Amino acid sequence: MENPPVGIIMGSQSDWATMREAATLLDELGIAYETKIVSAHRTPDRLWSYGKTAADRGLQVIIAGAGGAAHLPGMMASKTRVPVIGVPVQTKALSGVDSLYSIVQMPRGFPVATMAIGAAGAANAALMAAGILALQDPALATRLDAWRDALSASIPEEPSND
Ligand code: RP5
Repeated sequence: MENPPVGIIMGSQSDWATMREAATLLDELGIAYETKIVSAHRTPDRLWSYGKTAADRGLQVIIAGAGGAAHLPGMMASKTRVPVIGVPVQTKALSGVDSLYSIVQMPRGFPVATMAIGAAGAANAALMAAGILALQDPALATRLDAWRDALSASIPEEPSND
C-alpha cells in the first residue's frame, strides 16, 4: 500500500525480532503498515524527515520501538502530531528497564503512549493502533472485536496438569 496508516519504526535491525510482533498482529487484523529503521542517535536526519512528513503522508499512528537510551519514540513525538506508541525493547544490560524509563517519562506536551517491555508491548502496540483506527473504520472494528473474542474464548476456565 502506498500510504499505509501505520508506521512501525525501530532504532536498529536488532529491534526487529521484537517489533515483528507488532507487524504480525497488524497482518492478522488486515491493517497496512510500513517498516523503517530510524535511529535517534545514528540517523537523526532520517528521524527528522520521517517525523516532518508523517502526517502529510497519511500516517495515522506510529509504533516506535527502541532499546537502551531509547530516545526514538519521544523524539518522534516531538516532530509530529501523529500519535506515537512507544515499545521499550528488552536489553541485555538492564533488561529493558532502561528502555522503559527512557520512553515513558515524557514532559508535558509531547506524549508517548508507552507499552510493556518486549514482545508483549510490541503486540499490544499493534492492538492499540488497531483500536485507534477502528474508531473511524467499522469493518476494522468488527475484525478487532472478533480477534478479542477469539482470545477470550481460547482461555480455559480451569488449569490443566498437562
Ligand atoms: C538502540 O540501541 C536500538 O533501538 C537498539 O535497541 C539498541 C542497540 O542497537 P544495536 O547496537 O543492536 O544496533 O538505538
